[in-house]
Amino acid sequence: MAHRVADQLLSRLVDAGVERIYGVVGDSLNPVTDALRLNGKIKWIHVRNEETGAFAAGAEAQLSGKLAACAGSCGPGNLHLINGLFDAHRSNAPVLAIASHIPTSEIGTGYFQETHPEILFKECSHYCELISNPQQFERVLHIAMQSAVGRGGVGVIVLPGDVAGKELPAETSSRTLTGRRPTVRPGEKELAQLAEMINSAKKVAFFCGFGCADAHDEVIALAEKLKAPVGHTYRGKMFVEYDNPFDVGMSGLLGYGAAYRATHECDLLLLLGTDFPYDKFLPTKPKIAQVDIRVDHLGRRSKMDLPVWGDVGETIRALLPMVAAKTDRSFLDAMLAKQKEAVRGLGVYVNHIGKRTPMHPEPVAAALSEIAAPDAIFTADTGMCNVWSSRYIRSTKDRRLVASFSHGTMANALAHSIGAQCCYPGRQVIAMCGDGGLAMLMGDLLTLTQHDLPIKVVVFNNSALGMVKLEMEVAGLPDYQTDNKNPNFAKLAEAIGIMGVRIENPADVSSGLKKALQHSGPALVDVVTDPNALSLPSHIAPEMMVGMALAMGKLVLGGHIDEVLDTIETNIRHTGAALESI
Ligand SMILES: Cc1ncc(C[n+]2csc(CCOP(=O)(O)OP(=O)(O)O)c2C)c(N)n1
Ligand SMILES: [Mg+2]
Repeated sequence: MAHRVADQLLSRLVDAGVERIYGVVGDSLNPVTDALRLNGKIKWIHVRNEETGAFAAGAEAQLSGKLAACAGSCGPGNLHLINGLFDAHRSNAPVLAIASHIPTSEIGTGYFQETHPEILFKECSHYCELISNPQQFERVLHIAMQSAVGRGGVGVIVLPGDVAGKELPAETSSRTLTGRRPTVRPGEKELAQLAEMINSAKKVAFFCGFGCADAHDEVIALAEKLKAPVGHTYRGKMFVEYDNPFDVGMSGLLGYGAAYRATHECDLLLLLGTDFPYDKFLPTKPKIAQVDIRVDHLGRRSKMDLPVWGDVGETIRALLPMVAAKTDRSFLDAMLAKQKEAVRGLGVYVNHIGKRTPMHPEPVAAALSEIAAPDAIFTADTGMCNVWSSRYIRSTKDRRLVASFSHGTMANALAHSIGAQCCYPGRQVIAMCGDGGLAMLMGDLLTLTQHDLPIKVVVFNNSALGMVKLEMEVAGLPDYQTDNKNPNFAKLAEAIGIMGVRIENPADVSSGLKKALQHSGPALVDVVTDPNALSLPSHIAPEMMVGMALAMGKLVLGGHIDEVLDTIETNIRHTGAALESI
C-alpha cells in the first residue's frame, strides 16, 4: 500500500514519543485522520473547539516536558488553535501544531476557507512553514519538532490536504530528535564576581521563578548558607515553596507574605530563573544579580548589576563552595516573622468560615487544598482563581499547577485540565474555573464525558468578571459590564452526564468538595461566591487605595450605595488585616 506523507507524519510522531493529538477533524485533515486510523498508535482526542486542543497540548507538554501535538483543519479550524498556541508558546511548552491547509492549486486565489497560516502562526511559534511538496516534508517536520523541543515552544507545519495525501518518495535519510538540554555553567569570571558580591553583602534575598524547577534543593542549600529569605513568582510557586523554611511568599499583584519587603529591604537580591513581568514590584535600591539560562531575559525587567548566564541549579552547585556561610539571621528572622503574620492575615476568612452568603471564595480554595491529593494537578483560570490558587493551594513536592502564567488568557483551566488528565490518567486533576472562564469554552465539558476524563471542575461562581471588576475599582472607575447572568452550572453538568454539586452555603463547602473529589468520574462543583471579595496585594500602592475610594465614591454618586456597602461588609476583615500590614 502507498505510503503517504500523512502516514509518515504519524510514524515520525510515534518516533518522537507523541501519544495523542488534540483536535477537530475536517476535510483538509482527512489524509491525516485516515493515517491515524491505520497507524493505530496515536490517540485522537476529539475536543469541541480547537482552542481547547491547543491548551490541552500545552498543558501536556508543560507537565511532561515532552512534545505534544494538536491539529486543526484549514482556515477556521486552525485559526481556533491560535490563542491556545500563544499560551503554549509563551509557556515554553514544546507543541507541534498541524495546521492543515487548502489545496496547493488554490493557494492565493481567495479560495473557500483560505487563510495564510504560515503568516498567522508566525508570532506564536519558533518555526512555521508551509509544506508544498512531499520532498520537503521530512526536513520541515523535523525542524518544526526540533525547534519546539529544543527551544521550548511551538513548531507549526502547514500541510495542504493534497500534499498530505501524496505518496512519499523513498526515504533517503533519517533524523533523531534531541530533547536533552546541555548543562550551562556560567563562566569562571561571573561565578567569582557573584561569589564576591554575595560575600560582601549583609542581607541577601532570593526571588525565584520557573527557572528553579529542577533546582529546589540547590536553592534551599544556598538560602541556608546565606540566611536568605526566598520569595517566588506564581509559576515558581510549586517548585520552591514546599519544604522551604526560608519561604516568604510571593510578590506582585497576586502577592502575599513578606516577599515584597524581603526583595526591597535586602542589600543584594538574587533573581533566579525568573522573568517576572511587573517591574513596579521589583526594587531599585539593592544590588541585583540575575541568573538565567535564557540570555535575553537578563536585565529585561529590572536594573541589573551582574548578569549570570547559566542554569540555576548548575550555577548554585558551582557557587556553594565559593561563598562563606553567614551567621547573622536577623534579616531572615525579621522577614520570616512578617511572613508568619501575613499568612495569619490570609487565614481571616478561612479559619472562621461564617454563615454569610454568597460566601467568600478563600475558604473554598483552602478546603480544596486540604482535601486534594498530595500529587494533585491543579489548573487555574485567569482571573481571581489566580489569586485563590496562588495563596491557598499548598504546594508539595509532587503537586503541579498550570495556569496561563505569561499569556494571561481566560478559559484556560478546563482546557489545560484535559491535557493534564489525558497525560496522567491516574492522577487527580482539578480545574479551578471562573464562571466567565468556564462559559468561554464550556462546550468542552462534553470532552470529559466523551473521553471518560475524571476531571474535577470547581467553579468559583461569583456571577461576575471579578478580576476586571476589581481592576476597574482599583483604577477609580465604577465597575461596568462585568456581570454574568449564569445558569446553575451543577444542573447543567448533570444534564450532560457529569456529577454536579452546587454549594451555596459555607457549611457545605467541605462535604460538597469531598463528594466530588471522591467520585470516580468527572464532577463539577458550582460554588456560589461573593463578587465583591477583594484580593489585596502584598504591597498596596497609595494610588490603589485612592482608586478604590474614588470608585466607591463614584458608585455612591451613581446611586449604587448598596454595592458599596456590600463591598465594605464583604471585606471588612481583609481591610483590617491590610491596614495592619501597611
Ligand atoms: C480571552 C480573554 N478575554 C478577556 C480577558 C480579560 N480578563 C481577565 S480576567 C477576566 C475576568 C474573568 O472572569 P471569571 O472567569 O468569572 O473569573 P473571576 O475573576 O470572576 O474569578 C477578564 C474579562 C482575558 N484575560 N482573556
Ligand atoms: Mg467570575
